Order: sequence, then structure tokens, then C-alpha cells
Amino acid sequence: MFDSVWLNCHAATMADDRLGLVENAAVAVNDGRIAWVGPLAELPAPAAQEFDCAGAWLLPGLIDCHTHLVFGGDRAAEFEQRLGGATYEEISRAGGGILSTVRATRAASEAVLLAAALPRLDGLLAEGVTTVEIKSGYGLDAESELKMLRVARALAVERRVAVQTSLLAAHATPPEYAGRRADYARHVAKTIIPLAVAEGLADAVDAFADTIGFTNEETEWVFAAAKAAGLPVKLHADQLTDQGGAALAARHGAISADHLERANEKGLAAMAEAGTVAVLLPGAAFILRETAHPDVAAMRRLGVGMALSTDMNPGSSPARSLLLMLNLGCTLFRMTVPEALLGVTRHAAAALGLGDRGMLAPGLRADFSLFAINRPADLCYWMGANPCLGRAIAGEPV
Ligand code: DI6
Ligand code: FE
Repeated sequence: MFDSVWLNCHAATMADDRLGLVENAAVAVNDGRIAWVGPLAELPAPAAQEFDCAGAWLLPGLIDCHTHLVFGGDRAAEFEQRLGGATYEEISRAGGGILSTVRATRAASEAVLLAAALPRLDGLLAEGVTTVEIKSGYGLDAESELKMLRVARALAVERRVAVQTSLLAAHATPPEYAGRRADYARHVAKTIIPLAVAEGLADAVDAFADTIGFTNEETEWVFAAAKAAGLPVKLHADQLTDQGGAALAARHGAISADHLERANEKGLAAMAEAGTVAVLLPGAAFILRETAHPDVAAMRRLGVGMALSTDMNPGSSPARSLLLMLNLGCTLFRMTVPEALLGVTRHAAAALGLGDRGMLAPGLRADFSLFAINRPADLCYWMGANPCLGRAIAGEPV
């Protein structure tokens, strides 16, 4: 006897590279974990509770594995400046960009940040997201970075969703360290990371290795501190310049390297070797009118796992829909439909180092998303639709 069973669904289990489709399926749950998946006709035992999916498609709960969705203020004015011809990098160098969000985030209380983040999170949940990664990186001092991470943790209390946090204190150099970037990187490594670890606020450590971020050497100090604290690392790599970020991430066994618009092929090969997942962020490429796109063909050929995410942030990716990223991943980055869908499930889980989700398979968390679609490709095909009927977390309908 199972605790519950989800009946009359079509399942996209994500268990193979063709999405592991099972039509007329059933998914059985015990103790919040998947106990059995297969054709309904072969269901091996009855269940105490039945959920009739009425022909809907059942997928593993979607995972948005790269967001900056906790922040103060917004940057709509910069959007207009860019429409007038200014570039992201120019605005950043003039003290706008990330630093303008840092000012607003420092000034905001935890309650204000939480209230602003909730509707952003709710939009993702309404689309079937059950796990979301949230970065700090707009505080850039110990107190404000920890404040952001506390808000990220609080979101998981306010809503039925799993939140994975990443400490991104090495996102930009704060004004009080102007001209002393290396000193700030040392401060992140020596002080901010240990404080976040002491409060149990960080699940991973991220950094921005780029001309407007940090050098590879500074990034390595941050990675060394993360490793000393037992935390996995991730990297914003090769977004604006090819700094060898992909190879750097691979060398340090990073769970993911994200962006990669300008990553070179040697770096991608190193990532394949190290098992570092590429997190592709088409919302940022779209809004910044990037002409350089990540080399999806090389990643495919080399066997780099590709995840897909919103990068939701107020500057370079005000993207509030993961489903729209599926379309952009295919249209803009030329991913296939299976690649895009694996990118928000199985590979997104890998990008977070989570082995207990991202597929419908026995033993994994029973996190589901249900869709009123005719086939999984519909999730990539339509732009701006939301066919999500609901979610389940640990086997319980939300
Ligand atoms: N790359 C990004 O896409 C975000 N941070 C980064 O290093 C953008 C952050 C922002 O513009 O506010
Ligand atoms: Fe980002």
C-alpha cells in the first residue's frame, strides 16, 4: 500500500535524454519520496490517497537554479538609459548598475526586502517551481549580505518551496573599498564567508569573475575560504569577457559555471571533465542584446550538462518567468526542447549539487509540477503562457 498515487497523468520523468516519457502513467509516493513510476496499468499496489490528474502532464518540480530575487529598489531607469544607447558596462562603471541596487538593498529592512521578494517568488511558484536558488550580492558588507541570506531563508518559511542560498559577496567592490578591490576580496574570504557559515545561512559560495567583478586570483581566495568552510562553489564566468572563468570553475570542482557567453572551448572541455554544469541565462543575453551567445553546440558535443535559469535580478535580467526562459533557451541559444526541459529539472538540480530531485525516480523527493499541455514541447513552444495547474512538495499538493 502506497501513501498516495498520482493517477491518469502523462509523466516526463527526465530519466533519459529524451525526457523519459511515460504516457498514461502513475506516480506513487511514500514518506514524501517517489516510491514507483510507470504505466498506470502496471501500478503494483493500491494507495491510501489518490490524486486524479485528469490527463495532465506531470514533471519533476521545476528548479530555478540562479536567481538574485532578493534586492531593494529597481533599475527601470537604467533600462531606459540602455534603450537610449548606454551599455550595461558603462552604467556599471559610472556607479550605477549593481552598486545602485547595493545602495537600495543596504537601506532596506529585512521586512521590506521580504515583502518585495514575495511576489517575484510567487510568479515562479505559479509556473511550477519547487526549488529556487537565491544569491546575496547586493549587500557587499557582512551585515547586509547576511541580511539578504536571512530573507532568502525566510522566503522558504513563508512559502512551500525549497530555497538554496548562495553567498555572492564577491559580486562587486563596494564603495568603501573603491580602488582596493583585492582588499575587499580578502575581507570576503576572511570575514564574510565565516560569518555566513556560522549562522548557517549559505549553502554555496558564488563569485563574479569578470572585468567589472574580480580577477581569477581574487576569485581563488574566495573559493579557498568556501572550501575551508566545506561549501560548494559556483561562478559567474565569462559573461562580459573571456577571463578563463570556465577553466577556473572546473579546476576548483565548481558545481556550476554560469553565463559563459564568452567561454572558450578549452574551458568547456575542462567543465565536462570536472562535471561542472553550465547554467545558461538567456534572459540576460536577451535584455542586454548580447551578440555573443554561449556555445551550446560545443557544450553538447563535449557533454557539458546544461541548466537554464532566469538570473532574475533588477539589472541584467529582470526575468520573472522560468517558462519564458525555456522558449528563449531554444530560440535564442538554439537548445533543443529536451535540453531546455532537462535544464530546468535534472541539470538544474545538478547545478545546485542536489542529488535528490530533478527527476521522477524512486527514492527522489516527490516534488511535482502539473501542466495542462498536449506534450512537453508546449512548455518551450508558447511564449508568455502559464499552463501550470499546480505543484506538489514532498508528495503533498500545494
Ligand atoms: N551577472 C549577472 O547577471 C548579475 N550579476 C552578475 O554578476 C547581474 C546583477 C545586476 O546587474 O544587478
Ligand atoms: Fe547572475
